[in-house]
Amino acid sequence: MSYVDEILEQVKAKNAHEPEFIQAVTEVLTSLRPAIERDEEKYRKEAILERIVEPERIVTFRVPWVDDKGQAQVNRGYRVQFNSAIGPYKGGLRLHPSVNQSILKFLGFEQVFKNSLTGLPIGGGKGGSDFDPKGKSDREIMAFCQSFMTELYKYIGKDTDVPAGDIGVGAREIGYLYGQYKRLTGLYEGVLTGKGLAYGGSLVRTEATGYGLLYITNEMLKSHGDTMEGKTIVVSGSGNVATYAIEKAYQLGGKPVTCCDSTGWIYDPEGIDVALLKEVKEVKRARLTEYAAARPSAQYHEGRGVWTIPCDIALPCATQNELNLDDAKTLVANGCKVVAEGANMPTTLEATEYLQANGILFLPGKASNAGGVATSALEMSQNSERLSWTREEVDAKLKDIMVNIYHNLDDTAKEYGVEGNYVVGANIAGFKKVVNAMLAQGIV
Ligand code: NDP
Ligand code: 2IT
Repeated sequence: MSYVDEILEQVKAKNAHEPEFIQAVTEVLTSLRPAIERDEEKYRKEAILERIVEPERIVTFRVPWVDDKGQAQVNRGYRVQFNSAIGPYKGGLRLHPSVNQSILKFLGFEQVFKNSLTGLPIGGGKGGSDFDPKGKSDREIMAFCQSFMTELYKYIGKDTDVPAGDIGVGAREIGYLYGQYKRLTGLYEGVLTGKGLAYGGSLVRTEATGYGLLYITNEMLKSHGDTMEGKTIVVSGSGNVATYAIEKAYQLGGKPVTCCDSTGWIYDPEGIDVALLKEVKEVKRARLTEYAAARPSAQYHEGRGVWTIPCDIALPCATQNELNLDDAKTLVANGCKVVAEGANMPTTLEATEYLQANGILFLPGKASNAGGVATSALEMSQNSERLSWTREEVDAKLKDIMVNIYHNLDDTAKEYGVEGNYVVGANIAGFKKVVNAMLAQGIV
């Protein structure tokens, strides 16, 4: 049996109850085959694959807090410290009732390769809790965040592990988490990214994932002799990534016509009104029915359905496995040409294969959503030198990073004889740097 197949079998047997983790490992290891085969004996002897699929450390802890009725509540907190070969663990915190070890291990695993692709010195990690922020008061959010940090602070630090936001964690939560870290440790340091501008945050971090997604998609179009001009764009999600993807899509000449949340979706043939979307989601923290009520051109539907709208470009920006094989077939049948992932692993394995087999230009999330964590690393640099860069400076660096990622993927795919396969390009390019660092550092 090949080394890759042997490790895939092991991962499936050892983590049988972790479907998302198995899915992420299957995608990565399968596409690493040509790189592994070039040096199989050495990798086997050094147990490179066994080590790369095993997190360096996972901590899980109890998070007790008191709700507004005086009732004590308990959630489960986690931090997965996956790989620190090329830098301190870096990756977001997710607060969502679906959070479990499988989801955080898949996210941490993806983060290792993504962070490597940014070219910046950051290892991979992820954390979070099964806490549901929906419908909670500000005081309840603060109580939860303070309790969560009271355990987490023991395991993180500006040079060891630097968390940030993800689903359910934005500026408000980062603020409460930072305040509690500072109170517990007495340290005013860049231990979290995505901070407010008044206390060490970086300009453009809020926008970075969505903007980066559009920068890399634009570069891919340019390399294929095309532009964003006049393209109809279908977006899922209505959170941080989706909102700023929509904003940048307009700036590049495209027309985003959909968005969604977990209860329903909007089709707005005149184009999504970004200012209204921000008002509904960032200020009021309301449902998309409020968007529809304020916008005569918008159609609101319950459930899921954005992928049924004919488009040139599809940008899944909500959550894992939100674009399945049926959706992929619908997109292709409707003439879609490009799928670029803003979320982490939003496309199922079967859907990805179908899209690629049908000539769709497909950008995997670990490359196309790397702008967020890249800008987090720029925030870490600014914190270290105790300076703040201008918006233009950060934005220019972000754009450069995304353009470089595209060409790294493209060149790597060509080098391995699979031109245009950006999944293989991303996985091999991300893997190479991490593995070189692991080999140099010995068996640790
Ligand atoms: P937000 O919490 O800001 O927004 C998430 C959006 O996705 C909301 O519209 C939410 O709807 C929807 N959503 C979440 N879970 C589900 C679900 N189970 N079913 C249907 N809809 C769902 O998160 P972000 O925008 O930050 O994150 C979106 C994706 O992007 C995630 O995959 C995340 O890992 C990834 N990502 C985020 C980065 C960042 O910098 N924030 C960086 C790179 C990737 P509702 O409000 O109804 O739950
Ligand atoms: O998935 C991701 O890359 C993020 N949620 C951002 C992580 C970060 O450290 O900025």
